[in-house]
Formats: sequence, structure tokens, C-alpha cells
Amino acid sequence: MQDNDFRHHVTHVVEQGYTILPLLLTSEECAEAVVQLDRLYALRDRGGLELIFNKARIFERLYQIAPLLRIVRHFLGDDALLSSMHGSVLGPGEGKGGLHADGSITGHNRARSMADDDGGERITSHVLALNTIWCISEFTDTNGATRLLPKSHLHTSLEMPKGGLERSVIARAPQGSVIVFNVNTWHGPSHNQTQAPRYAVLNPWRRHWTRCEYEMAEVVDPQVLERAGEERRIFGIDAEAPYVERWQWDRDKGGPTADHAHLARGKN
Ligand SMILES: O=C(O)CCC(=O)C(=O)O
Repeated sequence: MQDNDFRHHVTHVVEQGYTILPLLLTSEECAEAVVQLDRLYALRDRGGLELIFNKARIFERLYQIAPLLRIVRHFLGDDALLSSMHGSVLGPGEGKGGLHADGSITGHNRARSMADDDGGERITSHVLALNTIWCISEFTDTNGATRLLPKSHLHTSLEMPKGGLERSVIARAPQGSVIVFNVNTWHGPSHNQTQAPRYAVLNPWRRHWTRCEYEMAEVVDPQVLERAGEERRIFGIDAEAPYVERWQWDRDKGGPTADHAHLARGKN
């Protein structure tokens, strides 16, 4: 990505709460993702669409794309963490719901996590997390593309701004693009009025020092972690809290030191 493009996208996130990076996946990669999403969709009642980097090689690609990582790390720091990776197959007729802001289950927008002293105001001074949505299908006005409410990331209340749905805009994007938005930005799928499913991958990122949606260092398949190479830090091995005393803990490995290997739990 050219520096000018980078600055344009950063400014759009800062001012509007989102941006769209076009065409980062090839049509072959999207076609393979569709095959895999269809396979996993059939298993959805048993979690088929969760943590899909563990389930098909094509999804490992999504955290190896330099222009996206540059934007993510610009806002969340060099040690930003992948928080989850979820497949989405929005069928014909689906997507009539409203808008929401993320982080309301495990993040800082969780109503129960608001302290009295917050005065009912969300943290909007810094970007605490980003969501990214991969457009595995082209996103159009009619096929259930994501809607976003511009500037709503700056709205401090937990309640959506009045008239938010009417003022939201559909993120039109060519296949292979990725939508990047501030965790505070209200968004949601639009109505899929076509006869075909809309395919996407939902891929949020968080700061190293906040809780992710899963214990990523625990759930990642060891072979997937190995293949991540230099990018393995996005799984937060060094973000794991020690479960033994600190002198017995190897932070880089995310487990007890070699001398205390007998204290290791699970896969460690
Ligand atoms: O499927 C979409 O377009 C929106 C997904 C969504 O709401 C989310 O990732 O929180």
C-alpha cells in the first residue's frame, strides 16, 4: 500500500469510524473460501463457523496480508491480537436486524463492565479494538452487505444515536475487499434480497492488554501457529497470564519454563 493510500484509510477510520481496503484477496482465494464456508456452514450447529483458521488453510491467509496488518497495528499497536475469526453465510431473506456496536459481550461496551464513574459514557478517546469483515462475496446494495453508521464511533452513549439505521450506509465493496471499523461503530448486515448467500469472514482485533473473545493462545491449532511464522504473535502467546508463579513462567512461550515443565497444563 502506498503511503498516500495508507493515510487516506487511517483518516477515514479516525473521522468516519471505518474504511474499506479494496481487493486484497484474489478471485481464486475467494472461490476457495466459498467452498470452505459452504462445507463449514453444514456443520454450523456444532461450531463449524467458529475459529475457522483452524479449519481450512485459506483462512490462515487473512492474517498474513501486509496492508491490513499495517492499519491494524497503526491503531492497536505492534502487538495487536486476533480476537476471533468467524465465517458468515447470510442466506437469501436474512439480515433484517438492526445495528449494534461490538464489544458488548466481552469488550469494553459490555453494559455490566461500565463503572458508575464512567457516567454511562463509552471510551472513545482511543481505538480499543477494530473489527474487520472480509467480503468473500462482492458486497452490493441488495445482497446483505454490512451497513455502518458513519461517525458513530465518537458517540459516547451505549444507546445507538437516534435515527441510526436510516442514516447508516451500505459498504459496497468488490469481492476480496476488507471493511475495517472501530469497535465503537454501529453496524450490522443489511437485508439480503437476492437468491444467493452472501459470504464473509468476521475477523476482530484487539489490544494486547484487553481480553479477546477466545483464549486464542489456547485454541489455536499448534500447526496453524507454526505456519503463522513471524505473525504468530497475533495469537497472544506472550499475552497469556501466568498460571504458576512468575519465576516459573516463560512469557514468550506462554507456559512454564523448561525447569517447571511438569507444571504445564493441557497442550503446554
Ligand atoms: O455480517 C455483517 O455484515 C455484520 C457482522 C457483524 O455484525 C459483526 O461482525 O459484529
